Amino acid sequence: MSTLKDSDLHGKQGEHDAPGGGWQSVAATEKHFLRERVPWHGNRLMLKINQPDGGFECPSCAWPNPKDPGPAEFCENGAKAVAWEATAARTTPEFFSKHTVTELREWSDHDLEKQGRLTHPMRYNAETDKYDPVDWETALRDIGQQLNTFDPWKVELYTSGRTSNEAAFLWQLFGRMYGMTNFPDCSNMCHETTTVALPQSIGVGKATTTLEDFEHADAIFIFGQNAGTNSPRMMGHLHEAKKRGAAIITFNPLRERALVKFANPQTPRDMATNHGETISSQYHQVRIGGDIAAIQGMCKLILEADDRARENGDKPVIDHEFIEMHTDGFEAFADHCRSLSWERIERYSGLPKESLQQAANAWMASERVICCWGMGITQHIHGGDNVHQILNLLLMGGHIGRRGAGACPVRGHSNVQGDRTVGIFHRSGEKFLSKMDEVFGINCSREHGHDVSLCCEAILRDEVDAFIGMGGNFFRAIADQKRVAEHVPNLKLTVQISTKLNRSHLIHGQSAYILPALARTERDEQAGVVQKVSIEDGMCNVQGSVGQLEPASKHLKSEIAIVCDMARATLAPNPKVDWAWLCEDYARIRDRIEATQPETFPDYNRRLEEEGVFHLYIPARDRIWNTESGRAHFLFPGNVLAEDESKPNDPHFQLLTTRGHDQFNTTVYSYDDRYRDIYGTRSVLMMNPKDIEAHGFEAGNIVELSSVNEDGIERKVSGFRIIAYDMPENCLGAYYPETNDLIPIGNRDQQSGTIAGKSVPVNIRLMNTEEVEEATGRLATA
Ligand SMILES: Nc1nc2c(c(=O)[nH]1)N[C@H]1C(S)=C(S)[C@@H](COP(=O)(O)OP(=O)(O)OC[C@H]3O[C@@H](n4cnc5c(=O)[nH]c(N)nc54)[C@H](O)[C@@H]3O)O[C@H]1N2
Ligand SMILES: Nc1nc2c(c(=O)[nH]1)N[C@H]1C(S)=C(S)[C@@H](COP(=O)(O)OP(=O)(O)OC[C@H]3O[C@@H](n4cnc5c(=O)[nH]c(N)nc54)[C@H](O)[C@@H]3O)O[C@H]1N2
Ligand SMILES: [Mo]
Repeated sequence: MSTLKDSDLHGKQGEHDAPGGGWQSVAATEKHFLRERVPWHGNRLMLKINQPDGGFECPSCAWPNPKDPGPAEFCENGAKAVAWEATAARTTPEFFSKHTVTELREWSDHDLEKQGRLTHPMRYNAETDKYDPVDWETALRDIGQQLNTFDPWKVELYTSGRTSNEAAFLWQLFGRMYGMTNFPDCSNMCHETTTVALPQSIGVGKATTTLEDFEHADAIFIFGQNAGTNSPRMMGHLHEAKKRGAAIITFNPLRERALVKFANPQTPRDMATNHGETISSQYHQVRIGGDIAAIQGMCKLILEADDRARENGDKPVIDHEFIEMHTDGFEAFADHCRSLSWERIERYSGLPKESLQQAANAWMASERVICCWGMGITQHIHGGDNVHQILNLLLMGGHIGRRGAGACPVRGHSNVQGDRTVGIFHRSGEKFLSKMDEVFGINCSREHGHDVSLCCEAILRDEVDAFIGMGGNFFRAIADQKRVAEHVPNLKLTVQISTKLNRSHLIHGQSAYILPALARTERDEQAGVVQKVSIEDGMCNVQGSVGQLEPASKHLKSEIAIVCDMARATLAPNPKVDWAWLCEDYARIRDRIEATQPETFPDYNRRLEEEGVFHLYIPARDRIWNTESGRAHFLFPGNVLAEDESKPNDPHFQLLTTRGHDQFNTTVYSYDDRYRDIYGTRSVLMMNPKDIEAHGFEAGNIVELSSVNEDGIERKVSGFRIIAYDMPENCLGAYYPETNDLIPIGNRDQQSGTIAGKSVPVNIRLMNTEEVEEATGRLATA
């Protein structure tokens, strides 16, 4: 079925190729609405997206809304996410009666979710191996009773980042009252690296930029982030910045189409010509894991230029005054960069000195620099060190706390940042916990609980009794997916609070429930009044979201109602926490959030009502550094080049796992990746043509990948077709989540525990005809 042209070199987007965005983007949007049979009001629905006055927030990515949103403030992939959620298809009890769980396990991720919205609470029946409908009361009573028999520390409460602030706050309140702090969160697979490393540098773990800064930046550096697919509304801002003459410098092993050239669907001129604007003024195809060497190489050039300027009595190149007043560790960092040899820098970064000189020149020519980063930076064994080097680059020029400059981690799920702000954290600090105790008259445990990796390891040790997922698709999104899945049947209870059928429903404990939740696009009425929830975008703006659509089924409950009912079924009554009363009016929950964090959320409800959206205070924007020393720090790992996970001389390859243009994480909308010219399949292995030849392969070969690790456990995935791809040597690319079996759970950022999905050491083996036939048969169904 694949339409791949094997001889072609994929991903080689150049100046003359079709841009990202453009008419193809409009066509794709329409196609997805049609396919999901979203009723005619679908288009009207899209006028309500990302509007502060009573609209709903897009359930896709966390990119912020502009101050004055246009009438159609959405992108192609936001529209796909809405169409997917608002679909006319339904996964009913009748569907479940026709298929055993064993049978469904053979289905692909795409086919599972394609069945449409879940309509009823369901309970697993071991005798028939099917899910049966169950009423809410029975389900919640049983869950509550079971929870009361478990050791709370053997229970895991997961959160995925679509959950609203209100639901997430109650979720962690429930967990803390139940008596534990096991709060694995999707951010532990995502920007946890940033959340841990950024405060070490500047005292805060969030973006120091606002959208307005993008209007004033002279240079925007983009490290390891595929904006055209994963935060397409960012493209409009890059497009504007480029037009006004800002330099855009991208570091990415893959030439991602929209970052090369983009036609803005919101700009008539681009649409008339469909030519688009060149986006990246420089595109550096860094080796996987080579960013540390690349940045330190740039810093070396900048420092040397500064030395020369000083000798000649010219204007300094770096911001000495800022460094002196606000930072420490500069001299040690500078010495380190000076001591690096070009041979090493080039070998580890995979980039020639001239390229890094160009990037350094752009930095030196800019008064205001923004650095953005995504999963290509965070999902590495040295992810924290990556983040620190980006910050060093900013600090050297005083680019924090200056208009048009700053640090911009581009976050993933639409409310992943807010969930963490309101208290989803397995290691919360004393300040927050003592407030929780005071406001709710409880006694929160100070023990540290589990994040995602620790939760997986506990499951592998058979030390978990129950897993409850507030959204997401945990058992598919994690590393070491297959190994963990093998232990899940040992759990006594699994509960998934979901909108659509996914693999995590099929990897279940002895007793298992699927609880169907209202989605963000849907009207949420409590006590006869339509409720608003709130979310925080990736640049710290908190705003309301009011669902517009008729719920997919009358049996759905809001996430908030589900938490409240579960808490009531589980916990002994507490006069200070009236769950039913909180559920009646979500403003009451916001009042409690404010009470526990008065400095972060002053006047929460009033501001949400009157201002529609408000920005959370980020001290680093005022050059206030909440670090121990009160200063910003230049941090670097002493011998990282020697120890870098991406050793250029290793016999094996480094694999990056990434997203295609038609997916949202584990949700696969289709098998096409238009921006990479890959159609009809996701079982591909992107590989440099020289490597293909040197290893005796040919494009089109079907191969097996096995990971290289120290624990001696065999991890393999098979049936991947090699495609020649424009990417650095020794590097490979493949899609997530299809490759998640390959990643050992120990393969994670050393500081934050974030899954290192971008540095997976692997070997490749050619499959023989029989194996290929078997694998193709399997892939045809899976
Ligand atoms: N449509 C859509 N939108 C999404 C999502 C989605 O799946 N679909 N997911 C959401 C979520 S949860 C998240 S976290 C974000 C993810 O958004 P991104 O951060 O863009 O995530 P990825 O696609 O995993 O990969 C990022 C990029 O890193 C590059 N890369 C890989 N390794 C390296 C490296 O060593 N160095 C450098 N410099 N680059 C590298 C890859 O080539 C790729 O272009 O998007 C969010 N938005
Ligand atoms: N190898 C590799 N692994 C990775 C990554 C990678 O780049 N490479 N990326 C990681 C990242 S960045 C992330 S964030 C995680 C993602 O991990 P998750 O957040 O756990 O996964 P999603 O695929 O976003 O979850 C999709 C499911 O969420 C449910 N859902 C959707 N909307 C709602 C809602 O409004 N309410 C409720 N209750 N449920 C809803 C649906 O049932 C759907 O099937 O994966 C991580 N895993
Ligand atoms: Mo993410």
